[in-house]
Amino acid sequence: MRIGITCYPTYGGSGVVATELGIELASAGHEVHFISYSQPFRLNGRDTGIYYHEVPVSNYPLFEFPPYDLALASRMAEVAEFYELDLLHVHYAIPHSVSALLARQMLAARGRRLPFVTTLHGTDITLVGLDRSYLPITRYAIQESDGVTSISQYLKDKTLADFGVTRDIAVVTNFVNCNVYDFIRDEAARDERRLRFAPPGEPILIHLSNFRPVKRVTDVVKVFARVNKEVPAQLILVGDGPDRSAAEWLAHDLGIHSRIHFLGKQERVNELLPLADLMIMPSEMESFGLAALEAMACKVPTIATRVGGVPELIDDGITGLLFKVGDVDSMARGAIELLRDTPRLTEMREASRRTAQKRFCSTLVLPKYVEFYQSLLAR
Ligand code: GMT
Repeated sequence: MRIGITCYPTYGGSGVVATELGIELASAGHEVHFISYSQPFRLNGRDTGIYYHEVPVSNYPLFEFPPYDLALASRMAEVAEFYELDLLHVHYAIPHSVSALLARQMLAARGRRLPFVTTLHGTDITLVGLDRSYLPITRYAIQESDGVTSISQYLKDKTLADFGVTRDIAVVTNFVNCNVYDFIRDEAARDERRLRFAPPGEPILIHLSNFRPVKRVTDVVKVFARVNKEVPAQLILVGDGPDRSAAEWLAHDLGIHSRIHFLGKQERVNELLPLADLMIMPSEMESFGLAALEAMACKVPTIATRVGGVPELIDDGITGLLFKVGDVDSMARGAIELLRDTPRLTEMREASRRTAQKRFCSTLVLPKYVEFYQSLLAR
């Protein structure tokens, strides 16, 4: 198939999923065309069968708000025509599904069919989509999509309930390439690489996000401070965003900044995750929690919050521990108990990798997307 993919190309889960999906589709022999305002950040021309089309947005002085969604619709229609796309797959409903709807109509007027799939990721439904100014048009574009998928059952239920959408929504979960996200088999090599962050024997905690308020990054620092009092440890923070400075201030105020490694945005998180003992994900909301899945594939269990779709990913007590939002004391206690109980932690590490492989590996999830596309095209 020839597939057009649109996503937010910056640091964020939906862009990561869209990019990884494109890479997997291309390696399975499909032709993939990314259409976006800049090149998705995990896409580095590393694969054949992948093309990138930039969406130029002209900034005429009259436009106080340059209309990206219209420029995107035009580019989608052009790329679909020039490269004979079979379908478009847009990630994150706003405004991508609306642009795809327009592109479909533009091509229909020229006698060409261009079905589109919308994948719902999270804040497009739970936050932005519920804003009154976006809700009606988002609901319309979801309703009018040729196919809709959601990355968790939670998000599907939420969309049906909150948006009054009446159509079918297929659940196709987030996935991970278990060969790229893997643990380090050679323990001595792992110990050696951990020395970059921690002296021998000291545990490493890790957090990975876009540092938006919904991620509660300062809770990560609070949990770490409590853990570090009982079990001297190190914390790796991967990512950047609005709450980074608040986290840095807190680290200084608590006198633990020398133990916290702020790495900023990193491209090869698959090389960092396997070095950690535990992932901390204390989010206010998470419709799936891709970062926790990436950690699980690297044999790293997660201390997380029981919100949204997280319980669909993490089995409490088996592949991680789940707590109430903001309950940093309990999260820290859970982490300390695990770090002091090597057999239990080892069991959880094994279970995490096993779960990632058995339920969320790209080899299992990719065929679901392909079947979904084929069923649309056969209609
Ligand atoms: O708001 C964000 O956290 C970013 C957002 C995105 O769309 O980039 O992430 C959402 O999509 C991810 C990939 O499907 C999910 O794993 C995240 O759980 C989800 N984030 C939230 O629901 C907050």
